[in-house]
Amino acid sequence: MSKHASLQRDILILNLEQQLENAAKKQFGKPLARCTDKQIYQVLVGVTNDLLSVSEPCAGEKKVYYISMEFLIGRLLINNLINLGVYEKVRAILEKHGRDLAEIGELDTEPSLGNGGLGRLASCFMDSIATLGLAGEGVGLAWHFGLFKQIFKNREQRTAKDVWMNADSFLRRTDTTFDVFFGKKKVTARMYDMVIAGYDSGVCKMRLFDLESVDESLVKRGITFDKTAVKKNLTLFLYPDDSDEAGNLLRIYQEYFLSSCAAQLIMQQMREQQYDYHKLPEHAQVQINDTHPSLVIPELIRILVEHKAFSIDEAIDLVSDVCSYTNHTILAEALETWPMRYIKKVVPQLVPYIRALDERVRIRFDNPKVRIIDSKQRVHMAHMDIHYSHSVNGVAALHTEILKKTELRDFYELYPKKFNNKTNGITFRRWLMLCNPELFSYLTELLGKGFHKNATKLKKLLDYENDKKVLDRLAQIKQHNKVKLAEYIEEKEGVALNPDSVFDIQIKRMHEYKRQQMNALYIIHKYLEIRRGKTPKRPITFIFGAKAAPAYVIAQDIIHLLLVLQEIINNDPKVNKHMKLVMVENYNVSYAEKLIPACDISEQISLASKEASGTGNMKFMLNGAVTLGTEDGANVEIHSLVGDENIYIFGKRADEVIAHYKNADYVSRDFYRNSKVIREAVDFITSAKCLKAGNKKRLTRLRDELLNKDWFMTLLDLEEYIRVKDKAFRDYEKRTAWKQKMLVNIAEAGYFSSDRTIRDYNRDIWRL
Ligand code: 26V
Repeated sequence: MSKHASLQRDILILNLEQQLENAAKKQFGKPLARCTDKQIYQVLVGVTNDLLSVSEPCAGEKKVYYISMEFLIGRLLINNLINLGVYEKVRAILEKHGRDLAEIGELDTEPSLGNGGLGRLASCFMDSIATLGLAGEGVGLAWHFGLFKQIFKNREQRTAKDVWMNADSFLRRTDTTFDVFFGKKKVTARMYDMVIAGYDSGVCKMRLFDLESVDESLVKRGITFDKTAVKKNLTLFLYPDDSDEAGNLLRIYQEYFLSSCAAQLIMQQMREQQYDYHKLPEHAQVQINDTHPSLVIPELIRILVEHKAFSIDEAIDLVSDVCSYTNHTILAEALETWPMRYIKKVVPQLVPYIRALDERVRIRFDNPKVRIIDSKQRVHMAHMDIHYSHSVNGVAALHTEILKKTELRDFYELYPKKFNNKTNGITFRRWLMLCNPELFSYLTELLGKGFHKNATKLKKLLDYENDKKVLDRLAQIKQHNKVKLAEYIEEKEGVALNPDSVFDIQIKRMHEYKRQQMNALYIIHKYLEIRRGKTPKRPITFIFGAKAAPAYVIAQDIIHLLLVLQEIINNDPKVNKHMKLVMVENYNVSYAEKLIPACDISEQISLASKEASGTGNMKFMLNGAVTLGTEDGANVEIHSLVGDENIYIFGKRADEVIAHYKNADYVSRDFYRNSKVIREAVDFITSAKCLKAGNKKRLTRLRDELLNKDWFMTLLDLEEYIRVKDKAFRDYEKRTAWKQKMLVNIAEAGYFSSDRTIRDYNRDIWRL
């Protein structure tokens, strides 16, 4: 930030109380003391916006554009106040008037701009780019209803539009508009800015583009709308149902809209700075967040050729030096391949460029598996990214190794130097300071402020591993967070929890590979044991939160099973003293902020090789939960940091799982036949008890799936999962040893700061 800007900001902060009073007077004609909570909220948004607008983003000769379909940004008010360094001051001012800032923060609506991990990561990166003072911008879309809102009815997931945009949102309209052409059809894109404050320093701008002609009234019931009315619907919903052609086409419209806006933004900034287009890579670096923005490659090439008189070969070379690609998943169904005829229909102007890129690949390499356009005329977006980027990265060490050895092996052989790993990270501002203020203050008291900006300094906590006072205080903070969460859940979900029970939590998107169904089978097993009189030493609370894609039937079935189990267990007087289950409704970032600090056991139980990294695992660890997990994604790195004593690892390893797929030799029914425990749990799904509370079709389909297919090998790991989880519950009773595990997890979490991740990206890829 420039000296002038930071001076202006300091002056504003110095007179903060006066600023707030003036704003209250101006907006509502009364002093702060007489404003309602809602009005105070509006005053705070206004003043925060003023503070943000005098802060300039870091200028630099070279800038990174982080292009992403999703930014799961979370509520912004409190985060911005913390990062701007005024949280305490505002809290104290409001306290004088008997108001609670935390309560006012609850009035903030959460921007609905993302699905899960990939979008949340992008947001952590915005925070770190701002904090580290790097020249960077996020580029995305301003989704009106974003991801759907989840509602439970009859123990099933229902979907509704998530109306989050309002006058108080941090979205700022700008005067910048771009024309986007779909063939000859023209639409107009308008740029909105969302400014993200870095901690104790700069800001980072997110450029979110919206369709000027968007029409919210197109949405009639729930989340249904005319998928073909592209001129009205393009920025309404994130990932609409893509189970039909109209849905797929809409996705390509959205992807090109994003890519075209990003390319035009880059070219506009190049022009404004009067930079030489021949030096594009020295001024612009583009990070392609999964394949969704991949069309930015042919689009930039097209602009250089058609509007800046470059030869196509020159343009290709330049753009390849600009772009880098991050892969976030190895699931085959998520690797985007689009039929050429779809692309022709949506953006015919890119077709010759995609063909040209493919031709060059065909000339250079014989291997048909590395082509961009395959024999069925399908365009492989990831292939285009890999050939025409200067860096390809995975998001955790194991994930990158699997990409190199298995999924992208043919490409790794062609370009070994392009491949690199960037283990994911999380921002400690939101995931410690904001969500767990008590732990944050205590750590600051104990370790000093060093770790605020250098997270690895958390390691100093290890000096206190045998200090009873410290261990007790950590446990006391955890207990306090559990009490708070129990109150919240009772109010919100109507389920009373016992804060003295062990809190075992699995929160993430609902997907078979993440194996919430395995956790459900454990819960059934425990339920049956308790019914037979084998009660646990201490009650257990199982908590889930997850949304399922509307078109993903089995995922809906798993949600249904969990809600049915919740009904049975919580109402069974013989059992509910010993265990409870709650599946929270509409799990989102704000809910995560309440759940994570209260967790004892963090469930990270994906089938090894399938979870690229996971980032929830890091958030839990930082907040003193102990991981129960497979050797998958970043769990592997967590394991090696904390050591065997401080994590519960089970299950087949990635190489064994990959071999099972290769040999097609996993037969779930064999596991069912050979184990009474498994049989009993699986059969319970369609027992009279479950059928009474649930939907026969869903429950039968789910049980059949486990018996006849079980693509993600639930039954393969189930027995070991039960054994290791039971051990974790037993160990929880060795209280001192458990508190030490908590301490070690917190101390070792520093590696997972997204500041480290962003420094790595910058050092190896962007070189700003
Ligand atoms: C792809 C698709 C394609 C089909 C339509 C729906 C859909 C929705 C999302 C995606 C991409 C999902 C990729 C993703 O979120 N990956 C997650 O990325 C996290 C950040 O790197 C990582 O921690 C998680 O392990 C990984 O699953």
